[in-house]
Amino acid sequence: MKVKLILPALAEAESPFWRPIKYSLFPPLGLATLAAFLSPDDEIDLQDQHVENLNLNDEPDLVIIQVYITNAYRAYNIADHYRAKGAYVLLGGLHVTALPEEAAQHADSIFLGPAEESFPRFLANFRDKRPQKVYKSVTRTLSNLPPIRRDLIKRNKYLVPNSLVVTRGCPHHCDFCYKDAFFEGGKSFYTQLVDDALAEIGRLPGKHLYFLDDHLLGNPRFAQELFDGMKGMNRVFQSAATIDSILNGDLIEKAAEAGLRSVFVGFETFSPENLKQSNKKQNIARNYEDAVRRLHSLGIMINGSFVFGLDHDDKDVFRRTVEWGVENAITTATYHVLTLYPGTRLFQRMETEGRIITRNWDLYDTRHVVYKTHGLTAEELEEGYNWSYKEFYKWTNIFNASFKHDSAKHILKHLFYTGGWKKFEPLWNFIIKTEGLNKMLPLLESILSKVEYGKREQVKEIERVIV
Ligand code: B12
Ligand code: SF4
Repeated sequence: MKVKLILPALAEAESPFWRPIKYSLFPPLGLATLAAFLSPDDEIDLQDQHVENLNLNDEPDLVIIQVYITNAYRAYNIADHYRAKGAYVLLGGLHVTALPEEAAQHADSIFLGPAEESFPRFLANFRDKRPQKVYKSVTRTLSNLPPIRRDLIKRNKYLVPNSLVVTRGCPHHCDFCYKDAFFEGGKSFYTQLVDDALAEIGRLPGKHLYFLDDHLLGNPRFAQELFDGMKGMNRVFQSAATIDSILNGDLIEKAAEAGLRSVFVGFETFSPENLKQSNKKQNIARNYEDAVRRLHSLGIMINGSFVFGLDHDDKDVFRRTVEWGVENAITTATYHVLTLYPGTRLFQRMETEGRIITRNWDLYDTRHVVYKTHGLTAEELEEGYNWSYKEFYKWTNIFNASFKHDSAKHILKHLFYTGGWKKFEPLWNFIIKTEGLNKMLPLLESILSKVEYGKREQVKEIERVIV
């Protein structure tokens, strides 16, 4: 059987904000996970439209398309195209799970939720020529999965080919998050067996890993055993964790010992009212500065995530948030305009309150205001969001933030990481065009190498030379 797997490009591929490097980071892991269930005799073509031109002139028997909210229209067009040619088309992923009726108009079968159990079920039905229209995820387990088909990934097209997920979902229930909708009807947080996770890590070449898990420290026992097992594997890795998990116990030290060098943290907002309204309990009454200090003392860089436009925000929120990030030496900041993903409690609340102003999913990209705001106007919100990015990534602020660190190495890492990520777009574009991204991995690995502490004299020396 000829099988085509497609990750259609997100809408912003056509916008002035398009940053090819951002979309050349990670390969389509979900699709490579699904491909593992196909037969060795199947002829498989996996295409990621973020990094290559789609070949739509082929004649596959089965087409598998992953749908995110801002690639949904593109995904539907591709699906219609292949159905017109007589292929059997499957749609799945976050957006299909949130809006099954919309997706079903463009698919022969749709998949709701994670598909590790439902996709093999479909394959058996398909081979028996009695596929169903809708497949819901029933059993949630990551045991006994076949190894991800990483051979189908074009590694040289990605900066971070070694991405992996060893858990699914998250133990928390933030109102704006996709998680509860996607995992509805079953467990919404579960892990691999530690040995399976370590085996997956062992299969990955090189040194660098990027865990795409929502919350790698979410199950402390699993995380502890994973980090114990990773000691001595000589890896450096990046991941995501919540503030409470960084402050509690000594799991974060264990993570640092195992090679954690940079972490994505959802600070989201400084307003207790906003946290309460968003059900972001794990941030309430937590001292953000303590979490930052703890991470920095372990030499871990921070990618802080912040949301603008919650109901208790005012016009000053942008300045305060950027200043806090610089003052606390956050390495990179990801700002979002509050976005109401269909299926979330936030979406339901806004719908009940009559506050949704557009259902054009292309605009649900965390840059546009798609609801009636409180406290500040839509224009103020979009302007403030754009201002925040510009301001945080000004060279003066990058230098200011870098020089807050105590160790010379951390300062240099901060400078290279932040500068490299945001200030050399033409160079990245050139590297992508010349297919050299994968060769940049050793550089990333050395930026993520371990920090030594307490070298304040060296800091002064760097200040003298640079400033
Ligand atoms: C990697 C990633 C990206 C990559 C995506 C490209 C890529 N190559 O994968 C990049 C960097 C481009 C990206 C960008 C953004 N992302 Co992102 N990203 C992720 C992340 C961390 C991992 C995805 C992943 O690989 N998961 C692991 C695999 C195994 O799971 P999966 O992909 O879901 O696939 C499974 C199922 O969904 C299913 N499945 C999927 N497709 C199909 C199709 C068929 C036919 C079938 C049968 C099954 C099926 O099968 C798989 C196995 O179960 C997720 C968080 C997460 N943990 O999932 C956020 C996440 C998807 N991102 C998110 C966001 C908000 C963004 C941004 C908007 C952030 C920003 N402000 O820039 C942008 C733009 C996204 C947009 N405009 O829609 C949100 C999405 C919320 C939503 N409801 O859509 C998530 C969920 C993070 C979060 N916790 O909020 N992201
Ligand atoms: S902590 Fe993060 S992944 Fe978990 S529910 Fe909240 S936003 Fe979602």
